Formats: sequence, C-alpha cells, structure tokens
Amino acid sequence: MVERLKIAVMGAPGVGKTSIVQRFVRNSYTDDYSASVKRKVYHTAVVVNDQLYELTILDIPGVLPHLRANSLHDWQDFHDFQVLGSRNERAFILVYDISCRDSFEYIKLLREQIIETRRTALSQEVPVVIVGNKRDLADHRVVPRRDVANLVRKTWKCGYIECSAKYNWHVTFLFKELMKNVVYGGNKNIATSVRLNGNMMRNRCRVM
Ligand SMILES: Nc1nc2c(ncn2[C@@H]2O[C@H](COP(=O)(O)OP(=O)(O)OP(=O)(O)O)[C@@H](O)[C@H]2O)c(=O)[nH]1
Ligand SMILES: [Mg+2]
Repeated sequence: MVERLKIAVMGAPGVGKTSIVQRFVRNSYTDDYSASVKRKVYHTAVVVNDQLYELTILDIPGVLPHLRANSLHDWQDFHDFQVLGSRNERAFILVYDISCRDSFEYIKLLREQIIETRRTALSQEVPVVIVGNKRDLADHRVVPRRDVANLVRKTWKCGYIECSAKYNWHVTFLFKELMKNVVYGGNKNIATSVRLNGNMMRNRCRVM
C-alpha cells in the first residue's frame, strides 16, 4: 500500500526554502532570489524500508500577506496548519539561515505555533526537522552550531541538519532524517534504507 505524507517547509523569507525543495525534487538551483508569493506544491516519492511514500511538499512563503513576520499573535491566528491534510499526514521542515540570527528567532516562533496547534488540534506527535541552510556561509555563522544542535536535539527533541542547497550538500540527508522521524519517531537504532525517486535516485544510500 502506498502511504501519503504532506510536508510543510517553513521559515523566514530568503532562508532557502524554495532552493531546498527544488534541489531535492528537481536537482536544480539558482543564485537569483525571487521571493515566493504563494505556496507551491511539489510531488515526489521515496521508498523507506521497501514502503513507498508519495510526498506532497508545500513550499510556504516566508511571509504571507496578512501576517507580520515577527508577531506571535499573528501566528496564533494562522490556521495554515489545520489545512495541511489529515492528522496523520503532516510533518514540518523548519529552515533558518545559519548566517542570519533573526531567521532562527523566526523558527522559534514557528515551532511554538506548531506545538500550540498540536495541543489543541492534533492527537499525535508531529515530526519536525530543523534545518540550518547556507552551510557554505559557515564563516558568517551567527550562532555556534553546538548551541543550536543542543537546543534543538536535547530541548526541542527535534532532528537538526545543516545543509547547503547551493552545493547540494546534505539536502537528501535532511529528507532522510525527516522520513526516519516520520516512520520510526527518530529511533536511531533502526537501520533505515531510504531510496529516492527520479533525479535523486543516484543518491540512493543507506542510513544507519
Ligand atoms: N550561499 C547560499 N545561498 C543560498 C542557499 N540556498 C539558497 N540560497 C540563496 O538564498 C536566496 C533565497 O533563496 P530562496 O530559496 O528563494 O529562499 P526562500 O526561503 O524560498 O524565500 P521566500 O520565498 O521569500 O520565503 C536565493 O538568492 C538563493 O540563491 C545556500 O545553500 N547557500
Ligand atoms: Mg521561496
């Protein structure tokens, strides 16, 4: 049986959400920045331990027209999460730019919103992977990697991956991490084979 999963990719403007998704789905990338104005939907598929998952990936713009970027109050009125799909079919990739402190503050707000929504609307844990993009700009890193990784992994209990959409570094890996979270709740002791569809098939590998 084919499983279906909806994944929302969120984060501040310009952190590289569209770049990550397009790198993953189409293996394409451009240095030109064209801010997304509305959510875009991508489809692809992965095989996790012989189970086929059809992925619907939602690339959600950093700022929706009716929201102020830094207002938790506005986020609490944001019903986007309710329309992402049925309760079992959602996971989140929250992206920040390792060279932009504000973008990390932004995903803190997003995460609080997801937790709040989970309390009120969801019965199950929602897989969330935090992604530090633009790893190629590590010289301009604003928060030490260790501090972020500790906070995210130990306190937030989320996966943490750094990647570079530009250089196609760890983009595939972050989706594998998310799929492990979705399928096994992030239990690292389970050997997980993840095979990807289309362009990315050549990157097939085994995550132990
Ligand atoms: N150096 C570097 N630049 C990147 C990387 N990923 C994306 N960019 C650049 O960052 C800019 C913003 O990328 P987008 O993917 O459009 O960002 P976004 O998060 O979708 O932005 P919004 O649609 O406005 O929410 C573009 O100029 C990209 O080329 C990366 O890994 N390294
Ligand atoms: Mg975009």
